Amino acid sequence: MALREILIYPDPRLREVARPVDQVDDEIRNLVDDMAETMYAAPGVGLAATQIGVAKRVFVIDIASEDEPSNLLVFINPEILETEGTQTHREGCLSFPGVSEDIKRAERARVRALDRNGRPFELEATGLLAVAVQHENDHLDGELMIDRVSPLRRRMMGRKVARNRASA
Ligand code: GNR
Ligand code: NI
Repeated sequence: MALREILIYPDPRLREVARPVDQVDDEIRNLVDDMAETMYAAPGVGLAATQIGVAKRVFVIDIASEDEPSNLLVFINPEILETEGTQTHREGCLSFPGVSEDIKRAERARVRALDRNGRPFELEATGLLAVAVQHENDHLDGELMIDRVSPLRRRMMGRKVARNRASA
């Protein structure tokens, strides 16, 4: 396992549209392991392969709180089948260090994906899990939180990331 470097906005690789995985083999499982390690180290509640410069349709999520056992969810070639309702959640993104914004998304999302053994599964996500699934799925399409805020907030986000980076 290895820690991977997380790309920071405005790295152009964050805008790449990821390609589907054609076979869930040891190479993909190694990628998933590295992503999980990188997510837990950050720490974050999710990480998309796009964020470590790998343009494959893979993301990991763990929304368990500190006092709960970890619960790693692996999504390979995810598809959001349907969504329902709306919710607004204060989101952060590891590619936008030090920034958080209220983002409106669906309250529920039904998602289908392959797990780390290449087996298909379906999940009905609500609340924070639904937010995380939508946030990570956006990364696979090169879409970012900053695309979902007003022009004013967008300018502030860009400047804040630049400032935080300059002092990092
Ligand atoms: O760590 C993260 N926290 C978070 C909080 C609210 C909504 C979404 C997220 S995802 C983010 C990690 C990340 O950047 N994933 O792409
Ligand atoms: Ni993110």
